[in-house]
Amino acid sequence: VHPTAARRTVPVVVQSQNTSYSDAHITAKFEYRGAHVTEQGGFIQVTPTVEKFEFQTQRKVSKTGLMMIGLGGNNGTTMTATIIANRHNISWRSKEGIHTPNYIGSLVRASTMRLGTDPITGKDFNIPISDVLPMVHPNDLVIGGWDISGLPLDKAMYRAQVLDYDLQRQVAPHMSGIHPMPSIYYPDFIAANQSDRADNLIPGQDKQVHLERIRADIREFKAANGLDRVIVVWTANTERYAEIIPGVNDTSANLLNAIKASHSEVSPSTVFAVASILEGAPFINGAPQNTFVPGCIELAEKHRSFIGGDDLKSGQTKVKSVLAEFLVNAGIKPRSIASYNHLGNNDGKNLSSSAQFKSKEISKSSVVDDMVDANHLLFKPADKAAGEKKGEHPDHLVVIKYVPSVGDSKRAIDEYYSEILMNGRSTINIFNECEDSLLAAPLILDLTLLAELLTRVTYRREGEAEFQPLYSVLSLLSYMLKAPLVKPGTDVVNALSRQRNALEQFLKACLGLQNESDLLLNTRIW
Ligand code: NAI
Ligand code: DG6
Repeated sequence: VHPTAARRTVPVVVQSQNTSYSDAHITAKFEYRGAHVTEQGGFIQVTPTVEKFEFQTQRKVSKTGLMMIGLGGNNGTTMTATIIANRHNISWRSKEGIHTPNYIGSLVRASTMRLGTDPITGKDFNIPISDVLPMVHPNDLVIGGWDISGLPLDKAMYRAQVLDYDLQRQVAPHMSGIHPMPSIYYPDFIAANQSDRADNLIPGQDKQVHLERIRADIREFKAANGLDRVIVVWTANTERYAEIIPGVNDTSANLLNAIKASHSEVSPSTVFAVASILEGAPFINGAPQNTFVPGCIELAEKHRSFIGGDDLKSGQTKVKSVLAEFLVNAGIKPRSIASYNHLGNNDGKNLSSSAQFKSKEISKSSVVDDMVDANHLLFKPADKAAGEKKGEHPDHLVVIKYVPSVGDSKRAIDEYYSEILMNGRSTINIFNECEDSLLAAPLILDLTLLAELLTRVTYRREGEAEFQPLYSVLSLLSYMLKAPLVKPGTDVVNALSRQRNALEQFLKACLGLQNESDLLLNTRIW
């Protein structure tokens, strides 16, 4: 068994007054330290702050179902086949030899984090992220979902042309019995070129009926498989943006009424999100459209249900969030970032339509904003008094073209053109080629495993009697998402290292461990 798929049995036990264990829970005291900073009277005044919390994590993992919308697509079939291959330990042969199934590319299953230092060797002690707290093993996920295309999953996997043939051949018998449930199709929201695969539809155009049907599907899937928890992930086609209309989708009540009235601006993805919220199933949007209209976020808050999004961050954008951070933090000024893609899978075909491309352009473009805004030495901030809404920014171009021949193997070309010392110039060019869905499937897995974990974590502030769930918008999932949805009114963090740090620090906080960060004081002192 590949190490990323192994079931390990060495639990982490924290020996500290801050951390206690019962059969049911890990309970940890945590001091959240920060600083308030103001500029006044010619000084920048900094006041350290500390807030005391307790986190409680349920130790028993939930029996979890993953329901994907777009189950028959490239991501849906690749995710399903990967889990089946790992579950049955199916190895396969390619021209290079024999391969074993694995979860490479999953932050949870295939990466480690530093817990502390071994006192004898003085070396860092790193453990798999999946071992820090009890987490669901991906092989145990029960898979189901919906697709407007009714092909059974073996045939849908062949259509996707992602995995090696010898692997497809062996997992096919396990896939043929999985049939996507009929789904909601409002042709206006995805490209017209998708209409020929829409043969598996919930009848009619009554959006209330559709909502009830999806809710029933979630309930029935949960009951039929004896599940404690279902995570719903939109990995269906990118939709166009829905128009935000006061009285229609601006509040939760208006949105529910708009669904009742079958208003034309309620998209299929929003109907799925609302159904999941009402069923208490965490809903993750893996595509870029604005599924989470204001009324949808408010509904999640009201029901204390969990949501996360938007758009899986697989390759080009991940690299961009690293490179832009590197350049700006190195004091180098990016003047333009030009990104080109071409790909030949069905996602590329859908994105060849301008309204759907627009959604992707928006999610791919926002990724450097926070780094640029953080450095007023390089980029002139907006002059609010002069009515400027946005400060100085690098030019940022995003181009996506559909080239059927290259299939799922996406080509991404990026140019970073920057200003260096004394009017010098630096140009960095990156060319990346890889199977898109083999980067995306592990992200779906991470989102599912982490969302499940976050449903088991509760917190209370010092002095509060009751533990309560985390806030509805799971911004801790940002690492996997291109345009992270955050609590309204709070800042988006795009820098990849900060997103990972946040996750690591949160996992540690649940164990009562303060973040040691990279201070490594013992290496700096006598
Ligand atoms: P795909 O086109 O192969 O699969 C999408 C599936 O969704 C299709 O089978 C289609 O029939 C189905 N579908 C469309 N509308 C539906 C609806 N209303 N209900 C149920 N099913 C519906 O696309 P792929 O490559 O699997 O990507 C899925 C989504 O993930 C796309 O929106 C894409 O932009 C996004 N994404 C993909 C990444 C990747 O690397 N593959 C990375 C980032 C985001
Ligand atoms: C072409 O851009 C297709 C898209 O779906 C992307 O492949 C996908 O959004 C991943 O983008 P990125 O920038 O994270 O590699």
